[in-house]
Amino acid sequence: MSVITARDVEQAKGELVVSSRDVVTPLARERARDLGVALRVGGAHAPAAQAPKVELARQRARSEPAKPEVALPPSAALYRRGAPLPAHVAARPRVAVVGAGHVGASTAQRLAELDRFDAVTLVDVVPGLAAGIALDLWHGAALRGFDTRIEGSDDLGAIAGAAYLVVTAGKPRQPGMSRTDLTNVNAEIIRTVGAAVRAKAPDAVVVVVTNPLEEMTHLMGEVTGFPAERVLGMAGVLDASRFRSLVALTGVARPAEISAHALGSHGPEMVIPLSHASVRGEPLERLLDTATLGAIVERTRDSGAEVVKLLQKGSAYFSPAESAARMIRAMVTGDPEVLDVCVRTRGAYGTVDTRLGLPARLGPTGLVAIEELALRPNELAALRGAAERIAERIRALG
Ligand code: NAI
Ligand code: 2OP
Repeated sequence: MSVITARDVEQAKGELVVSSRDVVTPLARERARDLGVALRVGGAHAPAAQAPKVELARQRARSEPAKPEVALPPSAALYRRGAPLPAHVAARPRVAVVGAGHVGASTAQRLAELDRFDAVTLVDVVPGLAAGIALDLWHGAALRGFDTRIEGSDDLGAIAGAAYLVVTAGKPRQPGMSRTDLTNVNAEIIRTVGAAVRAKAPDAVVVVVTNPLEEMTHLMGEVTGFPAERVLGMAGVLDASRFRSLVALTGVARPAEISAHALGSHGPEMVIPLSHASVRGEPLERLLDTATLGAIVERTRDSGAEVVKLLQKGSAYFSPAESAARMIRAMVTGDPEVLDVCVRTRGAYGTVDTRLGLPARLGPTGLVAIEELALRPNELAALRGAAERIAERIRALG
């Protein structure tokens, strides 16, 4: 058995002869349609469509009395694009993850495990990387119990038809680097990916993960020209989760029992309003002293660098992937949970119009509303200061 990929189709001259046992990837079929390449079943094996019937007939002959004719287990072909799909599958959207590195691969896994999508498409410029990771993740489907197909490609065109996109393409930090050290190299990548998104997935909601987060989210908005509601950045979900997890280390409560927000920037201007940090409704400031809380806020702000320093190569990916998948989950399920999301401010909280982490509600088509929290004057001032700094950095992008 061989796997017939889009590349095989591209190299074929008008016709590609495959064996009935070969697996033709959905992308290869699509590419064949686009290029007018005929896929002909030939070679030693019987045509694919006949194989199950032959198998069933043999089984009947061997074991009498004949078993009632039951539907064969769904073949992989059943879920390929173009084939008739069961209603519950057909109704499900597709999600694409661009960048099959650490964050991208883990995000694809989280999204597939949600089992809410028709397919998760993973794309990376490195040949074979996305396809290999997709196949590896799919091999675990029987154990995890999901039937969201996972496909991989090195062609950005594979994002076509995706309702949601998570963009993780870009360089990660190395020890000693700040997120802004990544600006130039990642801006080029975001320009390339953004142009493909605009052309191939013009109706998608995009969640940007690539750093520096606010600048890259802004750039994605500019390159795609999408409405602000459909271009969001992932950072606050992660930073708030880091804060909650670190608070839990004091022993006051379990991580999930702690509520908190992380607003502002994914960097030095991160704002964690303690006026909205609580344990099962009880203000955290009543449970922990000021010095302890201040130290946790600082550690949260530096958590990305702390992980980079320990890893010595690359940056955090499990919790970032969890966070990006949580945003997509909120959209696809219409979960009313308030999440901290990098959005275009349009003056909310009295800030300048820029990209900033703010509490938001998400829905199937992206941002539904920015939530107005009653902040203390010092928290509000910090948030407005963060917006000013980010706006300066965005201006410097040119
Ligand atoms: P990684 O290096 O493991 O993966 C990045 C992948 O992007 C690579 O496989 C690379 O081949 C691919 N890529 C590069 N250019 C591409 C293009 N034009 N099209 C498709 N794929 C392309 O890096 P990792 O750890 O996955 O991090 C990815 C990005 O996410 C980094 O910029 C990192 O700083 C950022 N990040 C952001 C977080 C946040 O909270 N917003 C948290 C963690 C990471
Ligand atoms: C993080 O905070 C590197 O932004 C990434 O882990």
